[in-house]
Amino acid sequence: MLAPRTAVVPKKPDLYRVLLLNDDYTPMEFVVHVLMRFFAKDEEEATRIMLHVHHEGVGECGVFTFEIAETKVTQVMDLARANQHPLQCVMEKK
Ligand code: TYC
Repeated sequence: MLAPRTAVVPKKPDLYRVLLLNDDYTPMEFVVHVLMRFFAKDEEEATRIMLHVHHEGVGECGVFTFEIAETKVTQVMDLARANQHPLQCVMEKK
């Protein structure tokens, strides 16, 4: 006898915004570099996001599933710390 068919309805994964926070000390060029290296932005888009954060205090780098977002935050924070910049990167559930 055939097993009854059960519907397979995949759930959409929770998504997380990765955000950069402004500070007074991290060089603008470093923030642009971070956006290009870890968020695959070209120089124009990276500069636009960096200036948005500089003026508004916070800005979105990208939207990812939990593990990817966590990895991006760690990569940014590790590079900032290694360069002794106070840059802060956080994630928030959408
Ligand atoms: N405000 C910094 C400066 O004037 C630049 C900056 C931009 C720092 C974005 C952090 O997430 C940031 N050098």
